[in-house]
Amino acid sequence: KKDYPMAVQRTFSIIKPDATKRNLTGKVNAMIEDAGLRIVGQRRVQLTEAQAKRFYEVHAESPFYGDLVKFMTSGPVVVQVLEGENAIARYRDVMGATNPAEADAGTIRAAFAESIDANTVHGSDAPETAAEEIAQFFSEEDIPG
Ligand code: RTP
Ligand code: MG
Repeated sequence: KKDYPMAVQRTFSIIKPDATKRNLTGKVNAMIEDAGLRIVGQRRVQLTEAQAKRFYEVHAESPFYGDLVKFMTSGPVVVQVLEGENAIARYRDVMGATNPAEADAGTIRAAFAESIDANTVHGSDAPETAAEEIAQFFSEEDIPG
């Protein structure tokens, strides 16, 4: 009987301004790699207000949208493409809960997040959003397998 490998998947990650400000990019990346995810694309960028608004458009009607856009443009971020088996769910597990007070020990947000706003990382929540978010920031030739 033949063994089929589990599907390799890609997800989109942002190391948020609270983390770049505290010089935590390397520590976050170590946790990503320790979880079995490979960083196949990475760039440090300053998001414009228009980019942040577009990125979080799904939350446009939420009361926290304004603060979220302000926070995401408050300093440089690191945009990343992560690859691995079951990468989307795997990264969500490593990130921990949105509110760091509820994040499990050993997760990135439990280790580093300051608040529900300054919560250190973003990760895509589904294959469709992962594809859209990756395309917003990377072209295929910038993401070698
Ligand atoms: P993200 O999109 O950044 O990966 O975070 P997430 O999926 O865990 O959470 P989501 O519901 O998509 O919310 C996006 C970001 O909005 C901020 N937020 N604030 N004050 C609030 O109740 C609240 N809820 C969400 C968080 O910074 C969250 O990461
Ligand atoms: Mg989300």
